[in-house]
Amino acid sequence: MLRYLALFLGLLLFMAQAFVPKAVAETLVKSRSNTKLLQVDGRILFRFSQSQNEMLDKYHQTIYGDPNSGFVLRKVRVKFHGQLNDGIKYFIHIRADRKSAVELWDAYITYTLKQSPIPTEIELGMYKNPISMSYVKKGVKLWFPERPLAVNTLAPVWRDTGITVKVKPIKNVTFIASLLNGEGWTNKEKIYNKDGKYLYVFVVDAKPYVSDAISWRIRAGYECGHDTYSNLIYNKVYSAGGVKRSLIDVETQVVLKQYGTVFEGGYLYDSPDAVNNATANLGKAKGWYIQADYAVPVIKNLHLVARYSWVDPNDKADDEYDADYTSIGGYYLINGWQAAIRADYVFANERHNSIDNNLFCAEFQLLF
Ligand SMILES: [Ca+2]
Ligand SMILES: [Ca+2]
Ligand SMILES: [Ca+2]
Repeated sequence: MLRYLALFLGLLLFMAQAFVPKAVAETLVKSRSNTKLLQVDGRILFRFSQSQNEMLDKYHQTIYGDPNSGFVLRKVRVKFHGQLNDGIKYFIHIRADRKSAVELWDAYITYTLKQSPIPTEIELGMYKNPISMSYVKKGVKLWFPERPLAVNTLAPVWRDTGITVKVKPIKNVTFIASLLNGEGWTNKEKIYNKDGKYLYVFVVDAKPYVSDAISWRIRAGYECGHDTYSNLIYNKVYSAGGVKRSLIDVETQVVLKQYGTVFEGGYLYDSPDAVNNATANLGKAKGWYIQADYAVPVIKNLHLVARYSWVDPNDKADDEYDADYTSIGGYYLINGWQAAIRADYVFANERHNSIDNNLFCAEFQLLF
């Protein structure tokens, strides 16, 4: 059947070619090669981990979530994206990461309101929750193999489905508002709003000061409403079965261009209420981080990085999730971010129920 279909399509193509005058055919081919209708790119991230002790945590994984020490294909990603017609773009992102099946990771449409006097974009679909500066930073450009502990624990670090509006009323200032399902994302269940309740996100991203020497960026977000994603720490560890959040996330970046140095830091505070489990003992959640990137002057493309991140996801419980990580490492750009190596060593300190889980991690990234 397929063979006949292919034959039939081939015949149609041949006939179409044959009946189009040569000059027109050339025009068609040329315009096709210029179109931005479909672009395909992707990423392969190959990782080596060595954890201090193979017992690891209760989920039997390294602090970076890898199943064990050794080699792993941390990320295999393919993206299809393009510009359809005036003002409409689309983005489809498929992943085949460690421990997971092939999955849809992003799928959204971006509509730019071209007539609007204020630059405005609307995003519809499944994408990153926009609250955190660290989280919206492109994964391919991370200094360390993973984002700061405080962000990974408290800020939404998965996809969600909904609608987002981005408005730029003045230069260097963007206001973002999202209405999301608040279900996070899972490959086991369908992506829809099971509880009928929503998550709301409001963000201001600004660059208050930009000069030839210094640039300063700050992103402040507030998230409220219902979050029932099963991997969220309040649900996964403290059995809240869904929470009403009040998350404040303020992150900032200072670039000292002459010194090849970038500082980043953030503070997160949440006051979650369990909505489906009255016995869940949730307190306040707090976290913060600082990190620095230094471009080594004598060795081009080599950057040294350091980070400290502290978190307490529940101040009513003393457990191993009260942790602080000190990380040192570096990255080397072989060909920009196209081909790059990252490595770090993390001193993982659980302030209660200490675990021997310090980690060395090195990874090779290839973008295509
Ligand atoms: Ca919901
Ligand atoms: Ca605690
Ligand atoms: Ca430890």
